[in-house]
Amino acid sequence: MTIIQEISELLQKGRAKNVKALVQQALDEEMDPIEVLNEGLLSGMMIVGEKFKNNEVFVPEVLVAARAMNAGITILEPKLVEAGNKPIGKAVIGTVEGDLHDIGKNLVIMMFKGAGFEVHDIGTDVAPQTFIDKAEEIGADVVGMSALLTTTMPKMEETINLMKEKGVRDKYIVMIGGAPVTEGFAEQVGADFYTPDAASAAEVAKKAVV
Ligand code: B1M
Repeated sequence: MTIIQEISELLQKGRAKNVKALVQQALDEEMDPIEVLNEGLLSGMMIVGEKFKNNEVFVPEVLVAARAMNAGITILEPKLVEAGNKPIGKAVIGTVEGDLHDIGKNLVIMMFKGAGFEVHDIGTDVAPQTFIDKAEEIGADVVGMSALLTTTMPKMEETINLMKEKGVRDKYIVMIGGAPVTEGFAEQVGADFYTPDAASAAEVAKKAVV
């Protein structure tokens, strides 16, 4: 078994300490951090997601796998984030109200930092008004929303509508993403950009602000 396969297997079993150690070993062996992320951590989490959908594993197993994923990401972060000194812009990023999924959001934040943004992580379960308050407070260029549940996607539209009501919509580049989100949905709710993954989110944001 390769080290990448081993990372994926251990993540599925929720072995955070072992995942951390193996990710470190992979980096020490000069493996590509993006490959470790995509083929090791993310592919392991995809398998957990499939099993969850098919009722082969349940919330506690998913939770420990998510912890192992976050442990691995912590080790990768310094390699993935190589920000410059002066930020190219400011971003407020959070997961929408009612939604506690934070792995995708954390990856987006990491990639934004790597692209040179000053990022304000406002966490999960974020109410529409809180996105606006934080963006106004720090003078954000970008407001990024993540949603993983079909039931919480409407919160993205609610947030954008509230921005319009308050007369601040055009001050921000609004970006949305998360597994159930699509390009069509982004158009429908009036977001500026949708991207399917964290790396392209950061690329698009960078192009939009510079
Ligand atoms: Co939940 N969960 N979960 N879960 N969970 C899903 C999303 C689900 C698809 C599983 C399934 O049925 N197959 C399903 C949703 C079904 C639906 O809505 N149609 C589901 C469900 C039902 C639930 C609960 C309701 C289960 C329950 O309690 N009965 C519950 C809801 C809790 C809540 O939020 N209120 C729940 C709970 C949980 C855990 C807490 C156990 C855990 C989350 C732990 C955590 O985040 N700290 C969890 C997990 C881990 C998952 C799966 C398995 C994995 C999600 C993940 O982290 N993926 C997930 C199955 C799946 O997605 N295949 C599932 C990896 C992550 C990197 O991907 O977030 O998509 P993702 O991010 C991607 C892109 O989408 C993009 O970048 C990333 C890649 O580069 N991206 C953006 C994300 N945000 C972006 C923003 C952008 C741009 C790109 O711009 C701003």
